Amino acid sequence: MPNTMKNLLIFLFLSIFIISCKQDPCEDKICLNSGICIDGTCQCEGGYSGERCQDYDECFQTNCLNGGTCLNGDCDCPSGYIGTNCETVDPCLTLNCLNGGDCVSGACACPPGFGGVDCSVVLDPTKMRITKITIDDFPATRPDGTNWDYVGGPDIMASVSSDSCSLNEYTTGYLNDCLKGNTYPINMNILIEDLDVYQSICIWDWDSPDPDYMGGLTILPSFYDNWPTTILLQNSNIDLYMQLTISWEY
Ligand SMILES: [Ca+2]
Ligand SMILES: [Ca+2]
Repeated sequence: MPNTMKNLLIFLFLSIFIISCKQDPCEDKICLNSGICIDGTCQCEGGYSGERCQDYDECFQTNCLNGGTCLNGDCDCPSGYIGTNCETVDPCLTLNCLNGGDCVSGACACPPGFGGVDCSVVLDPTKMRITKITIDDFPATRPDGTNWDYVGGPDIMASVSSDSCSLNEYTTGYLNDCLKGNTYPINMNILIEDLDVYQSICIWDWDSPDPDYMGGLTILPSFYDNWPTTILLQNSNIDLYMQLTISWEY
């Protein structure tokens, strides 16, 4: 065989060998999320991108209207538009919330004590919270003229109870050796949930085991329909003067 022919045959043989060994470019390619490999490149399904279709655009199917922009799949709407796709004209453009109300997503959020579509309705409270009782004066002695304690002044505590004076429902701590002429504020926190139940506000000289009853006054919360923030209680027959600090709840 001539040399030229021989070389040609070797060339053909090698060419067939190389072609038959040529690697599939998609053989080692993994495309995620239903992507398909074509010529070594992942062709990704809708919304996916990246070399292996590993990235997803959360805004792919979000269509923000009226100039809204998509951020992490949610529409950020321009002023005046609300809704998932900014498709709704915000009623807050025309809704005027009164008495300090704020328009949020088309509705007025009213401050306590106000209601109605535009917060124009004045509500009646349904509960009364007593946050402080201030003792301005108290009986100097027991009704029989004897001192509250053998030594020092009375150790005053307060109670709030429905119906008559009682230590069974709500009591405060006591203040040591109170002196007439001084003012004694005592913090408390009691929520009266039914304004039509009489409440007795009473003071006691703390003694163990049985405190001495010093005096008390009864109120009907619903009587105070102008919703005051302080209520004066006084019984001048026994020199009992007290103030309640009140908040009303709705
Ligand atoms: Ca006593
Ligand atoms: Ca005492």
